[in-house]
Amino acid sequence: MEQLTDHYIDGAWRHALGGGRIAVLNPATEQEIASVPAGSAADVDAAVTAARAALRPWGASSREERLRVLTAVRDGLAARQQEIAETVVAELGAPIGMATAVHAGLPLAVASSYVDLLAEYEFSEKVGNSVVHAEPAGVVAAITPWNYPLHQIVAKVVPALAAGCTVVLKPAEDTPLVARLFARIVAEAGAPAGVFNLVTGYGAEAGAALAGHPDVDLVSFTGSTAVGRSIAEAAGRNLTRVALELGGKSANVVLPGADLARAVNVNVANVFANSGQTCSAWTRLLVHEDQYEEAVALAAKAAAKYLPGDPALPETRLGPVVNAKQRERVRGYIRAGVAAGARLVAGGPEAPEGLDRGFFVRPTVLADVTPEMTVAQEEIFGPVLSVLAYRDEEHALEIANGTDYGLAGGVWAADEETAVAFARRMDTGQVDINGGRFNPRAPFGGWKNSGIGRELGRHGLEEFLQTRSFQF
Ligand code: TXE
Repeated sequence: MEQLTDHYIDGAWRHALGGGRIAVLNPATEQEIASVPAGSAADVDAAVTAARAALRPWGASSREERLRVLTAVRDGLAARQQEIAETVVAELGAPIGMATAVHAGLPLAVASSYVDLLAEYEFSEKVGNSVVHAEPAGVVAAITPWNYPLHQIVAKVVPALAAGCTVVLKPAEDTPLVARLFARIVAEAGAPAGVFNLVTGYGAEAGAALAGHPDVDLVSFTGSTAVGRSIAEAAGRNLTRVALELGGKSANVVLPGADLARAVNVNVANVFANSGQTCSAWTRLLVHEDQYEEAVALAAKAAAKYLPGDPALPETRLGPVVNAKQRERVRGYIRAGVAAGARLVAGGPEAPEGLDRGFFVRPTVLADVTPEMTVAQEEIFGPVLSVLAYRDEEHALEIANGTDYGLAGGVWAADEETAVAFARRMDTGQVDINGGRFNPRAPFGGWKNSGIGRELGRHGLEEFLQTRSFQF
């Protein structure tokens, strides 16, 4: 087992200044696979100081210089796809197929999209007698979660560097190993010292020190709504900008006339992917009351195909959840749903058969869920699908919009026009029409309590810019 003792600060791996340690567990076996330092406020301060010192030269660097570094980052991600996938299997428990396609593949697609965008983006614009310049926002604190550990790092760090910002990354305590791998890729890409820094640590210590650091210009955070609020408060005291990607409770609405079987099967795949640990997952399936029992039966049948198992095996489709706390939390929600009157048609709160080790949860489908139930309001973040019935379109819309969240959603209809008309009335940042297809250049982010700001594409780059105008 590797005992790692350093953070990546100012272009070198430096011995941690704090004394605490974080044990990294394999969620499928509960075994410790490595340990990393739990960064202290002193480590964070050293990293912010390095990022501040590097800001002016990197912010003034040419497009060609930034392109050289980011192209090398992209190529490093491409060269290490297998290592990335294996690391995510080990520390997150994602099945190897999913880890390869998504946890390794998606960051590569996002990095590639930013290389392309940086090559063409206009940082200056003439407006009447003025020239408006887009300048770097400054020193960026990136605080990331464990559920898509490398994607969330790349979706912040790569556009921030493209914008000319410098970065201090504090990754989630559950998944620091893929973050360290990313730091090696950035170092090998020849980023100047201090442009990118990594401090591993706990949220309450390293995360809070970083979010409240007076020399940080922008905090870009992805995680829970509760922590997002506390980060916004801490940043507010310093008038630091924030970008927040928070939770979701997305509705997938199947309108009459849509292909019901396809909509249900895609929904089940969507909600069980990554063991349900996806902020945009369609955790609420909304079906017309006339088709309700048919949809419930289809969902239960599809769920039965997601047998939890060893994520290292290629045939496994459902791995464990990330840690013991999340396992108990998810099982608690399933119990609460049943106690409130939901009907269990697949799965349940017990350990899956034959899997008493590892943080496994049975893939669960709850029927007869009503909109006010906790399971229909709160983010569960596990393999749990709630199926709700609606009477007519207005009722469906009321249920879909009836949570504090507004991240994503889906609409299925016989034709695109009908689906788009409904989607335009949903209060969310993105909607998939008849299944949709992920686009790394389309903005991703939430309305309402799901967040502030956007990631990916041009909108994601512009989060890390601030304007200045010269008048002539
Ligand atoms: O998240 P946290 P947790 C939701 C999901 C999940 C729940 C709890 O519902 O069940 O949150 O997960 C850092 N100051 N999402 O506890 O705590 C922390 O170290 C600064 C949705 O793991 O929000 C980590 O790096 N930083 C979500 C990051 O915040 C702090 C993804 C996220 O951890 C901090 C993850 C503090 N005071 C969870 N406290 C999504 N939007 O995709 C913690 N952190």
